[in-house]
Amino acid sequence: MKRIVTVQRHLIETQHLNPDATGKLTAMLWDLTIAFKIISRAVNQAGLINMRGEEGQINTSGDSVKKLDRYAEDVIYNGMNHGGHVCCMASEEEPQLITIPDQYQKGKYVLTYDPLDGSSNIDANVSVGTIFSIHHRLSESGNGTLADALQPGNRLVAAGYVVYGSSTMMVYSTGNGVHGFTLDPSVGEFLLSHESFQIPRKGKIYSVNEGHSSGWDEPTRRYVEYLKTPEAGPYSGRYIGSMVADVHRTLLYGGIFMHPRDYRRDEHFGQGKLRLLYEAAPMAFLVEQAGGIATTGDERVLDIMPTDLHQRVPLVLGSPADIETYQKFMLEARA
Ligand code: P6P
Repeated sequence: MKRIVTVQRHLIETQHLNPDATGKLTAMLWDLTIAFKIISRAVNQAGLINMRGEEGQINTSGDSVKKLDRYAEDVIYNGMNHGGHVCCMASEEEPQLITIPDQYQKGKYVLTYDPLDGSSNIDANVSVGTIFSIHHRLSESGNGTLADALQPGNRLVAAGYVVYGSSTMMVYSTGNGVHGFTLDPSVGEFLLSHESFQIPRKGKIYSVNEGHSSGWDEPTRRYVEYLKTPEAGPYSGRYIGSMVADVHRTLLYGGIFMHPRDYRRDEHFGQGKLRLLYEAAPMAFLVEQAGGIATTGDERVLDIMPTDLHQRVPLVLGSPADIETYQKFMLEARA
């Protein structure tokens, strides 16, 4: 039997790896795991507690808000607004920066999150997920500012996701490798199941929505066609349409996940569909920590300086050998 390590124990054991560790990040991640357990219960019972379907609003990103989106948003906000961990928050579900109520202490971190990504799949019982990232505040004290939230991924202190699938799994990194914990609902604990996992150097799976191929640039189209040839493998296509599930599989099995520029769709997607702060940057942090590469096709995702809370970017991430092949196709087109 493997040693039994809860995520709390793991946080405490690895806290010393961060030179400026004061225990506050550990306490913050600890509170986040409570929110994840509550969301997991709701996702798993959605059909039974009338939590399926639309909430009747459209969010900043133009997505229809599901009841579970709103529920997950409320759980994370109310779980994290009073612990003294954060000076402000930003959510994919909220148009503006989220301030901390006056009566609560302001902390040294900024929490950015997508409370329930892939929620358009919920009613079909497809895996969905929560994505989060944590920065140090830049402002000295008091309420956090927009500048505190608009920080590049290369300054992330921690990031992670929870995939609510056949089991609920939390995957996170504080900059010392990527670690996965599987929720044992019978005891209500996230238990270490994937310690320090690395993405395979090369995979055999590509993951992209080929329905949008008419909007891709030529090198992307040629690259995806190449993957289907005997010379390349051929690769298998796997696309769930729920980023957390697609990225989780890519981290474990290797290969490439793509949501490239789509010039055909409206101006929103000319620069990509996925949100930099809530999806691309945290996932890029994790993929790099696991030995992979994450790019927009033009630049390293973690080096992008955000200019807007809901900024979108193209995203191509995965095994280093696969990304290097993709980048060759992109460079040849510019030669
Ligand atoms: P498309 C879900 O709406 C999401 O934000 C990600 O979870 C997912 O990877 C992507 O959009 C799917 O986009 O264009 O394939 O429907």
